Amino acid sequence: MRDVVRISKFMSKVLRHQPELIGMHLDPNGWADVDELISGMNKKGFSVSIEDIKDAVRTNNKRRFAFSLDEKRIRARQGHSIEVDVEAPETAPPSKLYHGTALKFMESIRNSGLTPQRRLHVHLSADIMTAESVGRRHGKPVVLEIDAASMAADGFKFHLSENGVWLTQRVPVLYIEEKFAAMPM
Ligand code: HQG
Repeated sequence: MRDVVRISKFMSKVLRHQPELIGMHLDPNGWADVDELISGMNKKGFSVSIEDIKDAVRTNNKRRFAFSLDEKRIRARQGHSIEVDVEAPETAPPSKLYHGTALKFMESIRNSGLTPQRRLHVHLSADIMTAESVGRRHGKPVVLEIDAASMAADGFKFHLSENGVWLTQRVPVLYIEEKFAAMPM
């Protein structure tokens, strides 16, 4: 694995899920102190400089991380399991959104709809390709079409993260269409 990818995976872990791994705290909006991140990572054997962190932020394929304006703080743009508010604005969704999952979860999803599992939100994407690759991370991919327009009309709220991920609390079965069956691997 390239160094920058290894660094960014570790950053995802501490900035979204386990800041305590390196003795760090996130503020209520998910921000961490950049110097603390660097020294914490180095104590775990990383040997990173501010330039490495900047590189990981700049080259990240999904634009997962953001610096504060003064570049003293850093946070993940979405994807947290710990209770933080990344201030993704409430936004009216497009009429359809997509969720990629794996075939093995479908029985449970047909019973209880989409629920956030270990994260704070259910993650949805605006396009089918992205959803398919998200689903593939878990197994044989299935793409679900979500009737976001009806959800919005029924009072469900949607938030759009700065890197284009649509977030919502849950998606009841009623709004899920299994349009795209499992595709061949
Ligand atoms: C499934 C990546 C059983 C859900 C992506 C998913 C995304 C259920 C899995 C972000 C269920 C949770 C999030 C139910 C949902 N019963 N399974 N009732 N409801 N599930 O990783 O959406 O690369 O927490 O379908 O781009 O896969 O990390 O969520 O398969 O935006 O930046 O439970 O992670 O971003 O898995 O992925 P996850 P996700 P990053």
